[in-house]
Amino acid sequence: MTIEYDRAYWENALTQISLNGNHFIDGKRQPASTGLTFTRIRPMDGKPSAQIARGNINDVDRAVGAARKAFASGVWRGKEPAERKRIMLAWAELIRQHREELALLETIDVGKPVMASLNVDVRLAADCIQYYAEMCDKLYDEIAPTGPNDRALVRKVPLGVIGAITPWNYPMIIETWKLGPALAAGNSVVLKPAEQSSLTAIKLAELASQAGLPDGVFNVVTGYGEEVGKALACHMDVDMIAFTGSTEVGKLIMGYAASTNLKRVALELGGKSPLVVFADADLDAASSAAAWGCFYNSGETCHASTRLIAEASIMDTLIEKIREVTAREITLAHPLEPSAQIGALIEDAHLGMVLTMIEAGEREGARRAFGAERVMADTGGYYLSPGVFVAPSNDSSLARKEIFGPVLTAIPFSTEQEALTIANDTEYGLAGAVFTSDMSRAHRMSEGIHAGTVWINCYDLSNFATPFGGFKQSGFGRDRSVHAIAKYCDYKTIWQRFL
Ligand code: TXE
Repeated sequence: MTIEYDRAYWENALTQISLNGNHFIDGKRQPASTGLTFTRIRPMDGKPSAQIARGNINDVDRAVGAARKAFASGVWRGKEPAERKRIMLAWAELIRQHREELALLETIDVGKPVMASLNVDVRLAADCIQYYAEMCDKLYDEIAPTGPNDRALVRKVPLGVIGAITPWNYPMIIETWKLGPALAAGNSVVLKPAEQSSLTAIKLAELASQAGLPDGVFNVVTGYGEEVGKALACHMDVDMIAFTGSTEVGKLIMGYAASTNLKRVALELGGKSPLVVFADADLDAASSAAAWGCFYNSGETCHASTRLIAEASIMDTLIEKIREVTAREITLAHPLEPSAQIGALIEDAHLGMVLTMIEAGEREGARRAFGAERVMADTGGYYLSPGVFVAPSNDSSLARKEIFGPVLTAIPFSTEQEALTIANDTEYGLAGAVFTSDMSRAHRMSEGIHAGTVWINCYDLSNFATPFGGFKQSGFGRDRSVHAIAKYCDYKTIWQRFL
């Protein structure tokens, strides 16, 4: 049966959905030890949506204790790899079965279009768990070269208890990027979702438990960064923190790790990714990539193509094309409208910050080409139309700061060397792209752009087989692909002498 996902369908679903904001610890939903909660305001209309448990250091301690107990008992890491695979595959299947509920929860929290939550976020979360489920029984250890009377096994062993601290822009996707490889490697996890987006994290944990994941292997503690995130990152019995979020908090996490138990740290942080367009490029392809690359998810994407570095001779034509693509394809609407391609920003305060950054940019001489205005304010929600600014140079604050809204900053160049210099003139190094019909130049530029991913004549192509993460202050450590497993493991050498 095909379901017609119209606005009425989702409005009705919204009235029926249960919004439970408790922690999930040791296989059960649990309130905060203090009994305290906080109210989540939904970005689509500014109304209160859910009460979320306000965790603290004691809740973190309980969750870490449960995770450690599960790890020490071997109830998960000691299972046959094929059995771990079976449980993770069952979990992926349950995510698919609950896709509408998960999509709606994600949209209530984040304000992104429910059809995007359904067709992108939930789908990729399930696919990610499936990808790493399949790895459970395909990870081999090594035998090192030694003399004839010795044997040295090089075992890849799980680290123990992993703390995952995640952001609100793609909650389920980023959480499963951590959970998939951490669990496939045999670890236990304590997840602290962003305070803006707790609901799907709790549901993911409940579904994992239903699929057969033993109690204590995957726990969720909700609450604020300063209270829960910090307690987790400082905890003496956590072996690693996998973090995605701002560069500022990433630096704090490293400090917490350094000043406590030297837990390992992997950081996926901010970006200000360049999309370089030469005059010989296919301008239709470039403008479409620039618009979607920057405006998808209302620009709340760490690898958004926020700097358009365009050859001066084609700048005006390119911006006009971006305006056309945006008007034609990137419909901004209420997130429950199936036609919506982008919805609301995450919070009132965040919308305010984006508007403040725009004003500062204009004061410094950036020219508004179109858009970037507050719209649909009568809904009570936090909507900003996609917009483009032309900056006098890469020194403009609009070209340097991560805005995390649908704001594209265009910067002109005249030579290939200048384009590369501007592209790399940023503290970040998450992603970049080059559009040109000259393949030699495309390869020179893709080698030269200092970023974890560089696209040629496209933007944002990805799959689970490709590592994702950054250079410079975009962090270190890679999510996705077989390589992500390594950071949740350590090598252990076992020597044996033949007597
Ligand atoms: O991120 P934070 P915020 C960027 C983006 C955005 C800005 C601020 O520019 O506008 O960061 O967003 C937890 N100890 N990105 O404030 O604060 C927090 O609770 C431990 C880029 O939401 O970094 C949440 O779970 N944890 C990014 C997580 O850290 C702490 C995605 C991220 O929150 C903590 C999101 C502390 N002291 C924002 N303080 C990306 N790379 O995709 C906060 N947290």
